[in-house]
Amino acid sequence: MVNKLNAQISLENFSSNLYLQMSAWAEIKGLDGSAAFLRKQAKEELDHMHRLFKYVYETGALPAIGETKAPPTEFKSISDLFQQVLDHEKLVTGKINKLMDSALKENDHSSVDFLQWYVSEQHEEEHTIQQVLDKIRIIGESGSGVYFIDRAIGEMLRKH
Ligand code: OFO
Repeated sequence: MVNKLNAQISLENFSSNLYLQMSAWAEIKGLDGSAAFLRKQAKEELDHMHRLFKYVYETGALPAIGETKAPPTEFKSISDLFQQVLDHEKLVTGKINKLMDSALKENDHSSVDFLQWYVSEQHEEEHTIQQVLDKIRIIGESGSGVYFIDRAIGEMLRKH
């Protein structure tokens, strides 16, 4: 179980780097709302990593961050970028579900309780990113569409 939790620590670390790197792409394109949104996501992912890190040492085991691959730096468009966010969140949800399966199988009630927070968090995050993608689809990326999409994403950030 410790090894699996440590792998999740590395994944959350990667998620944070990925969203921070994506925020730079948005920043360079002048998409301030999206950049701020992604920076906040990056901070949240770091918090997810720290939560796991603390949990592992509280159980008396040694947390290990492990290697993290470099995130991509280029994206085709704003829809490509947020689609990749959603795909990544789905991957994370799958990993959390697998961790939960292991905890249940091992009768590790403490980990089941701990992981429940991540299950809810993933549900929330997938929903939020789906809302972003819905806005992109409705507004459309042609002409000044990207400007209005970015404004809408900035607006979502203020409400969350
Ligand atoms: Fe959004 O992934 Fe962390 O848990």
